[in-house]
Amino acid sequence: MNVDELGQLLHLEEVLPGQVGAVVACIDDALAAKDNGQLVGPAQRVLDAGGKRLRPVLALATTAAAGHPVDAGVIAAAASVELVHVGSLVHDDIMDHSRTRRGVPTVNAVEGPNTALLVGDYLLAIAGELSAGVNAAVAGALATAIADLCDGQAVEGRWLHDPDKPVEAYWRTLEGKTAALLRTAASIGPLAAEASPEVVARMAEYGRSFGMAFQVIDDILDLTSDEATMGKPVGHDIVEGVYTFPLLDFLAREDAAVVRPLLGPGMDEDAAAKVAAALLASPCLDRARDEVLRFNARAVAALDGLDGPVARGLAELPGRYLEEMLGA
Ligand code: GRG
Repeated sequence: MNVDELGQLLHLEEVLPGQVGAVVACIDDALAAKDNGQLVGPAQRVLDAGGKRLRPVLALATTAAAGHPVDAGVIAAAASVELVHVGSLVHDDIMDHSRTRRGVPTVNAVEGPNTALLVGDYLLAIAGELSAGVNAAVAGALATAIADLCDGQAVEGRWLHDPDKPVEAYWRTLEGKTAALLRTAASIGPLAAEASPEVVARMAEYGRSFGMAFQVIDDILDLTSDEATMGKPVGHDIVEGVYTFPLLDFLAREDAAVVRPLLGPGMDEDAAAKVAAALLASPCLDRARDEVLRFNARAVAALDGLDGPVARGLAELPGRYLEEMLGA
């Protein structure tokens, strides 16, 4: 699902014409106002590569769905969430030694990890400046999301390569590394528009639940998609020691002895493919899909009572995303 398809599903061009472009312009202006090309150049390269722009789109859509106007504050809030997202991707690429992101070379690959560290920090700082210019609630929500991102990433790192990782550690990782920013994306526009606490909470629940589903889908795809589709070999997470729901579920409920000896820091891609094959032959992927359905249902329920094309699009989004990524 690219940014245009997302926009169509949410009727953004009819209801909020030009507003996604306004968010991009707001980000570009905020970067252009800085005078350090050494940091702005690489940051702009990653930003220009685009991505789905899911988070700013959610910020605009939830504001409109709740019946609030999308003003300059909402645009700045949406921009700040995307800046945090991109900053976290730049830092993630350092940690994972990734060479490409969004189809372009990573900052750590081109300018080196030290510059990448500063570029990520710079993006977070610019996001902080933008959000502080909106209101204290927006700035506070963004800071909480950044802390949650770090929490999720730290928990993931704590359990690398550990087959005894409790499933609770997996869920906590997801709450932090993915759901927190989608929760914030979905509620930051309403916060900027000074919507009621009930509306903010409902949108936060929508974003959080969709975020959980979003990451479980990503984790399923790691086991089911080949290099041509995902840009990484089957079972890449397992080689990296990131044990996700399907594997943890298998270890707890199926014949764990089949896969346990294959796991460990030294395992190669062939061993990971064998683990993935064992998981595929088990009910674990269906159970993971059930978890996605459960989160999707929570996301949709949070929108109960809201009407209009944007709200209906938001309600369709979790199901459509699941269908597109994993098939009906
Ligand atoms: C510095 C804020 C900060 C955090 C440090 C590195 C880190 C801790 C957290 C990384 C969290 C991370 C990268 C989670 C993955 C989130 C995710 C699902 C990314 C992909 O999102 P898409 O598919 O990407 O929306 P595009 O490129 O389309 O925007």
